[in-house]
Amino acid sequence: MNIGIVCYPTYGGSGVVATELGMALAQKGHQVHFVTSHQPVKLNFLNHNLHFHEVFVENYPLFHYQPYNLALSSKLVESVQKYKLDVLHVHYAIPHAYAAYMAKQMLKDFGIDIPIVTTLHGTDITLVGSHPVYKPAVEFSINHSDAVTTVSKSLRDDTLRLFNIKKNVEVIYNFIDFEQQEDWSKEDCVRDTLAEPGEKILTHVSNLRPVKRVTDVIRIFHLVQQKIPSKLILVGDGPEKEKADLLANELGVKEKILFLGKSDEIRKIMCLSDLFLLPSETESFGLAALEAMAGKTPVISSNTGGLPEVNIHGVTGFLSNVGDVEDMAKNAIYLLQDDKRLQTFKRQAFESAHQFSIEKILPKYEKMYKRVIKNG
Ligand code: GMT
Repeated sequence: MNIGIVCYPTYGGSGVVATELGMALAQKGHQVHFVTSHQPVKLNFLNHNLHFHEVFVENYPLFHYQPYNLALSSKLVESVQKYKLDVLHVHYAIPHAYAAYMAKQMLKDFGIDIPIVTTLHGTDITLVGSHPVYKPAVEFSINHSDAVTTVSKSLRDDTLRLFNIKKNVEVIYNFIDFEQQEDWSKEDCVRDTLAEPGEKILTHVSNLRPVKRVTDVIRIFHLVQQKIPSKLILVGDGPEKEKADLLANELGVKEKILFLGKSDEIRKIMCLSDLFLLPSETESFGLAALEAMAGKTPVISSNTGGLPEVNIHGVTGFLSNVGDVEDMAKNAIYLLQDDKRLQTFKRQAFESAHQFSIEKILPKYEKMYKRVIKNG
């Protein structure tokens, strides 16, 4: 198939999932065309089936806001015709589903009816999309997609609760490509630069937005390190970094925290980690938790959104109510204080991650593409 993919080309989960999906489809022999504002950060796989078309927005001083939607719709119209695309798969509703709908209408003038698959990722529904400023446009774009998917059951429920949806919404979980997973056995990991012998390593990876509750990460670590000699690695950058930094200072744990900033080496970091912390306010899926599990790292998380579908309480880690840092710290200590128990959870986390292996998920998207192409 000739598949067009639209996504945010950034480090965010939706962009990562879209890029890895495109790379895997290309590897299977499909022609994959990314239509995005920049080259997706993870698009590093040289393959003659992969193509990238940049959406260029002319900077005109009259515009207070540059009309990216318009530029994207036009680029989609051009790409569908030029590369004979069979289907457009848009990730994150705002503004991608809307721009794709506009492209679909324009293409009808050329006798083309391009099917659109929209994948909802989370904040496009729960935080931003349901805001009255965007809601009518988001609802309209979902209802006018040829197929709609969400990355968890919880996000499907949220979508049906927050919007008046007339379409069938199918759950297709996020995935891990274990083949791309470097073969880091925990024993090969060089920990000495980050922690003293005998110290445990806790990790948090996110865009450090308020929804991630990064200050809870610091509070959990503050409680844990009182009982267990340990270090905390914080990966990512975002608006809450300073607050986290100040709190770490206030609680006297700053020396034990390593702020790494944005990193491409998540898998290597997971290899070094004993525990992953994800105390988010809301999380449609929690790709970072799955990446941790694939790196043999158990997860201490909140029980919100799609997290209970990924992190299985008492098996791959533990779940607590949002904001209950004491319970999260208690669970973390329970795991870290007993090496045998920790090893069991590491193994279980790794095994459980395999239910989300790309081999299981990719055929679901291929089947969906075939179905919408046929119906068109
Ligand atoms: O919040 C983020 O980490 C970024 C955001 C995005 O849109 O890229 O992530 C959302 O999509 C990911 C991929 O499907 C999910 O794993 C995240 O749980 C989801 N974030 C939220 O729901 C807050």
